Amino acid sequence: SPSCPDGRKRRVCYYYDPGISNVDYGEGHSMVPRRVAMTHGLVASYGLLNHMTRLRTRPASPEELLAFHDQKYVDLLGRLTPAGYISDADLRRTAEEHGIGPVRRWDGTYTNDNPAIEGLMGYCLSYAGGSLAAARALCRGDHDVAINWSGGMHHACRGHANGFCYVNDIVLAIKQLLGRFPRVLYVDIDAHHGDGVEKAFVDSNQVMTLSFHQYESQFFPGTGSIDDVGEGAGRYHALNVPLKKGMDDQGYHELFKPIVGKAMQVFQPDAVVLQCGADSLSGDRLAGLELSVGGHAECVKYLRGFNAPLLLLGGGGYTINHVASCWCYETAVAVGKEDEIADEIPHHPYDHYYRSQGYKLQCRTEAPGSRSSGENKDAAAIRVKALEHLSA
Ligand code: V1P
Ligand code: CA
Ligand code: ZN
Repeated sequence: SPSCPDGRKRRVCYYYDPGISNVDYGEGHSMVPRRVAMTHGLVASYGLLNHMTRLRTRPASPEELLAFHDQKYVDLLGRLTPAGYISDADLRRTAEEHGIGPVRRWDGTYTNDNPAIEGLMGYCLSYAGGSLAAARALCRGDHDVAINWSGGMHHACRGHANGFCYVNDIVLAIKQLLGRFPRVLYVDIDAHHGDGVEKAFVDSNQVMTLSFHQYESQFFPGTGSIDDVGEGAGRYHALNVPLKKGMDDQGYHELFKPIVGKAMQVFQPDAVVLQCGADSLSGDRLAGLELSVGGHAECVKYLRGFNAPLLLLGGGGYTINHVASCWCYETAVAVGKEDEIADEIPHHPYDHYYRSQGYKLQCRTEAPGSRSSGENKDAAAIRVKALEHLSA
């Protein structure tokens, strides 16, 4: 088994279903599932598959979704097709009651965040099946790190689609992990608040949720203030680190490392789940944070260093060449090959997507200037408050 730069052996398993490349949210939609196929193409071309077990798992069953989702919602996902949505007014009304289909905005315009897409149930069962299989591999103890870049859909609710997410594979995976591990830490570096996961475990002291996110008026979903800390037995087991646009590598890690380090120390988790949403990278089409690929991957390195069973999931990410570069490099980090991976992207079927970045992974490129100094001038106060919540 592979030995890593820190000298430890690490057994990594990796889930990938090529069916993801046929999933289409529709023209003009920001979510492009093909980015996961691009990631896989890069991972394969760098030879990283030779250092991991490739999981070829079955999709989840509809019954497995019921560990979190309600029966009526799962039934709807099974029945809903684009044609049915158009022709059947009852079905359309039911879909809209569950967050699927166009929704009117406050200004009278419409968004279709969660469209009734072709193959919807197959897509949900595939990415949930990947996260569940990854969690089971950690439970069995035959792998130390498990990866599913198709997962990380942190906004989905029990009976409601939300923010491009239909089924919450993260909640399902954490519930699976709780069968074997008494305490699970969830860390979310997607640019958006991990609201669906936080809500699912808001009153639990077995799961600590910790989200770093852009928090500004008009920025989706609008929740996750520093004062949002969990409820009842779960008080101080939810933690939020709100950021302003422009946050760069240095500013981010002045928060991430002390806060995550303290969470590891006080909570002593038996397993860790890291949602690696790549919309926190500089140049994302939806968000305004300014992490470099190296700065983003530093989060994976830091958490890997604690040697707890680690589940790595995808999430957002809307500049798709950046997303694939980032998740490929993080796969190299997981298997301990980060120092060996060449910056030059190998020739492979998706290589034309990387023209704008000079066919370079840019994993060792420093973030540009410190744009965080102005917008994020209260970051030190946020750090103090978050650390106080962890000492309470
Ligand atoms: O802001 C909204 C709508 C307006 N409210 C009624 C909700 N939606 C956002 C959703 C962002 C979802 C992020 C998901 C993730 O955290 C995890 C996968 O990354 C939204 C945005 C935006 N700029 O925030 N929807 C869209 N843009 C959109 C764009 C094109 C087509 C459809 C939706
Ligand atoms: Ca987040
Ligand atoms: Zn996001």
